[in-house]
Amino acid sequence: MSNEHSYDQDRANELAWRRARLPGVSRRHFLQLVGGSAAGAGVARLDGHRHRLVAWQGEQAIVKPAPPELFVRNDANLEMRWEALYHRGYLVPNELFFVRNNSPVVPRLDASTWRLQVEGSGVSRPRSFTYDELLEMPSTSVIRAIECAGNGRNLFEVSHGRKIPGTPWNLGGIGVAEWTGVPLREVLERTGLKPTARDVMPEGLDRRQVKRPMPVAKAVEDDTLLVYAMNGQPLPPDHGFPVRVLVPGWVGIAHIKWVGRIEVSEAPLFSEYNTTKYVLIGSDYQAQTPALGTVLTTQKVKSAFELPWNGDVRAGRRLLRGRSWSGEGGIVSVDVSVDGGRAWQPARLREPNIDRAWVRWDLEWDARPGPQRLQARATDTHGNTQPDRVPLNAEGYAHWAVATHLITVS
Ligand SMILES: Nc1nc2c(c(=O)[nH]1)N[C@H]1C(S)=C(S)[C@@H](COP(=O)(O)O)O[C@H]1N2
Ligand SMILES: [Mo]
Repeated sequence: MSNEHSYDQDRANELAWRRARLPGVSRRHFLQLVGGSAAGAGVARLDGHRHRLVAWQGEQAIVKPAPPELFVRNDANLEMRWEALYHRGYLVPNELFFVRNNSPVVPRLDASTWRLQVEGSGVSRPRSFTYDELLEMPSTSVIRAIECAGNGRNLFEVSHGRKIPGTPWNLGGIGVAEWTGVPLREVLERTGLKPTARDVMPEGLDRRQVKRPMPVAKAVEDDTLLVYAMNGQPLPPDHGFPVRVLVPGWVGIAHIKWVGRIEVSEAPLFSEYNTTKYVLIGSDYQAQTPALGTVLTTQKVKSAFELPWNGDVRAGRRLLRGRSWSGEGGIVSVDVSVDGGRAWQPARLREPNIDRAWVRWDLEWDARPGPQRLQARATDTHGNTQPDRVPLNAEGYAHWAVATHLITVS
């Protein structure tokens, strides 16, 4: 077991202990009881108090089934296979939605004991909220994308000949769902949000306690939500049960899962996730001290084909399908080349075309035998068009240049 793992385990136990507050159980006894979980023994059971625990149930890195026809698995991450969307509709069903976890284990939280603590210098009435309190507040449903900042990382290998360490996404680190929850603004208002408040930083209850700040202006937008349902189902454990944050248009890391605390501050806030990670580091990017690079916020415009990556299709006429999206708004046009960029033709955009979600498009394709190079170039409602090339950055984020999708037609 690596030092990092035991360090994480200690922190997990500490957290579980703090949340458990069990009458008549010493901390040492508690650690003995949960100790089994480090070896994968499963749920910590403490008489009638089991429900009070953060249970590292069976040490699962991913809870939902991950059949190989739907996902490419990399450690605790699941990449959606784009070809699995071809025979589906606008939304990505929960069982096909990609998963990206920075912590090695999905925390299993109990909604009846879960609390959301809202505190910090930016609020005058710090307090906590229960799950039921959130459910009773005014709610809204929105259709939006969540996309990992590193989606497309592998494309730097083609464009720059550089294999960049990190989750090796092709383009399947994105999904669109209908999210239901309470506007974060409602919760901040009930906590006495001060006019001087500046940053809002949600924090997860996973082992790494992932947290990342946003300005108050983003936190109070109509569609920035504390989400408890995904596509009409209670939020699944992999996606942040009982509650996650939705920060439309922003890099995936902003959408904190398993949220347990929100710090609201009059001073700017920082975490490793907006200083050393999830920033663009490279000679073409400005450092925003104390961040090591340009801090990532809004996602760029991108496109993908609903075809297997480096896969095969049968020769003949078929409907070529794909989707394009932008963190800034909607999509106004998509041009496609089926000959490696020589000739381009407009794709037909299909309804709906929802801002900060995606649009589906298609065109007729007479697939001729041999290796084929497919490309799509989208333009969003803010006039951003996918470029031919983007400068390299150290962590391989934001590859939004036109991608070449290789496909063998036989
Ligand atoms: N608490 C917590 N929230 C998190 C993460 C995490 O590791 N811990 N991963 C983030 C990243 S990097 C992404 S891309 C999205 C992925 O959301 P999903 O797994 O529901 O698709 O969740 C974000 N929220
Ligand atoms: Mo991510």
